[in-house]
Amino acid sequence: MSEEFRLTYVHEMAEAVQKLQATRDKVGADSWELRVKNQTPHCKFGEQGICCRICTMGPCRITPKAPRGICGCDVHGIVGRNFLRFTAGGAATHSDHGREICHTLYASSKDGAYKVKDPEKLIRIAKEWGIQTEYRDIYEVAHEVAEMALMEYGKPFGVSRWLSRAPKHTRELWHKAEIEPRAIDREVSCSMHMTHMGCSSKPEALVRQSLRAGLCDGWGGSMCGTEFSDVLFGTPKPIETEANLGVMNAENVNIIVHGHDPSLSEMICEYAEDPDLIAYAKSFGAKGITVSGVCCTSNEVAMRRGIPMAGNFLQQENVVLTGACEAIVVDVQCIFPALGPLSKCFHTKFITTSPIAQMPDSEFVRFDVGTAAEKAKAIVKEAVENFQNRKPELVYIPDLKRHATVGYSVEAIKKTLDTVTNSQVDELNTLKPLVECVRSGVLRGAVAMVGCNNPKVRPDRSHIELMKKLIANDIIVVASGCSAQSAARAGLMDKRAKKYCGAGLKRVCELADIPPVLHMGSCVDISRMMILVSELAKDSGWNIGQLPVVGCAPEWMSEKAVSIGNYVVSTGIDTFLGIDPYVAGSSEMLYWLTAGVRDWVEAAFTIETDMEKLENGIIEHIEAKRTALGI
Ligand code: BF8
Ligand code: SF4
Repeated sequence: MSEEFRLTYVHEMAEAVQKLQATRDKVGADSWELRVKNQTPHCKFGEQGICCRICTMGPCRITPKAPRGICGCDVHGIVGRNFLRFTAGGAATHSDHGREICHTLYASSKDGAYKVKDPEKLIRIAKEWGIQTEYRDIYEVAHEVAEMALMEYGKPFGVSRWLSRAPKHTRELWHKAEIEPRAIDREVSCSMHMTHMGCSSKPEALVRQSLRAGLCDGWGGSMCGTEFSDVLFGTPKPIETEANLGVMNAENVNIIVHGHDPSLSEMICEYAEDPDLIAYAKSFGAKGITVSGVCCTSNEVAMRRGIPMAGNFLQQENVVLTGACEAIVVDVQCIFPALGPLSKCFHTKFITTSPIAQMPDSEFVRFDVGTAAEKAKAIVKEAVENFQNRKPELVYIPDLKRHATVGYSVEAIKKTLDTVTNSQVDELNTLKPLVECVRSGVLRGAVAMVGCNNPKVRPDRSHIELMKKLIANDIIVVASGCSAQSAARAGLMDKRAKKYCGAGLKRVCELADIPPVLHMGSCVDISRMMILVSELAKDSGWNIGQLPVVGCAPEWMSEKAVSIGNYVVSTGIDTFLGIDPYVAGSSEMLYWLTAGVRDWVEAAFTIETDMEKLENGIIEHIEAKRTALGI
């Protein structure tokens, strides 16, 4: 078997999509490939970040002839304010998602739709926060923890509770640089205040607040999202699944879950397994019900339930173009408004569920904690009944899928390491074996690959080619978000992909029985990576900034990704961006992001749109860190 295994090429994925585009043309639909053409070339002012419209004296655009806006703001202030607003948008989005999860935890109960699935983790967090756990009902503890977490969003004094998980050195850097995040909402609000007309226009101050706003996400809102999703739905452990459009099943009712909040998708998955509803599907001539996912919701349910991953961000229209999608059910974030008109060209039901993400041409089924079960059941039922409306002549599901082992939470990584270590019992549950691999050079280092797809680069290519190069150089990859889905679709999360590794990483994959690219979850789960590096630092005695570890978002597109970049850099991890965050127009902003911040947090951004240079830059960077450590 293993000698037959090979990765799926990006061109094979592209060819499969071409057939879907023929269907698109046949039904007279639209898709992102066509819209990109209409939007090209993009506005040069926008691309460089040198347009300001934060007051109605403008909009002001900076040109050689007009070097200042009407208020006198120069290009650096304009680019800086835009960058901070972009960051704040991302921090708000992740954090508000986290807040929803806290509310779900607050509403959890023994007999309700939402229960505590990982009481051990809940108790661990409760103890961390000084909450009494003995002789108490688990739900009483859950509600107190949830309330305390919700207070993190607006508390008047102090800094984020989660910061205590970071190494002492990192916390000292944050304190000294005055970037410790306070209440989560305060950092978002403060960013909006700083960027109002007539407030900050000094790049240094705007970048400092960008780091702080990022930190309120990664070490605040996103961490709430991850930790309490684990408490409610289970902490991920390695589980088998499949990825790419071929996971959809032409004989079954296909329900696609798309978005980010697992509260919805967990319930949908629950009811898709309901024997009554499966029997109901059979009564319409289907063989069963297949739920598969798109975007981060997909990562959430793949990691916890093994639900297959149909695709990532730029595949979302393709799932409808298969003609075999009975319902695409979405919650929040990264959902194309295009799905409304597109679904009208097919029998597909486009169901929005959150007041946060409402779109034209969708059916709105308001989803809330109290009615979650009945709404989810109704949605599954509606999808089943829609099977009969399928147009068989439009059905084409590309025969493309790969096997993947997913679900590497920090807890699962430690457990995996325990199985390969011969250490004493008191040495279990640590990352020390990993540190030893890095110290000895069996592993050269690690790269956290994150982020989206972006039509500015060929979809998935940068993710997949970069990962291939890294693993061939004995650099292990941890991935999240749409980057993780690229890896899974290519086959890089199949344990047999170890044959593409250098000798060192191959040996590690064999010993630990892991794939060379580890799936760590959705984008809010990049908070897991922050815990991972913190523990690596503690277990190695090195500072995070010294570790041969790099962050990389080669195809990113969203505000959330910039927020992530800010907190990853702030945590001490050099971060490589393959897409420019609209800062090219300001030499001062470029200086602060790519060099200046290093004095504060021992890491900085690299912006490199040339993929080959990006690849080489990452490897050189890892080797330079090793040399500096003398390993
Ligand atoms: O939060 S990687 S396209 S799905 S923003 Fe969106 Fe980007 Fe995908 Fe997840 Ni993250
Ligand atoms: Fe123009 Fe200044 Fe108003 Fe921005 S804040 S739109 S630069 S006048």
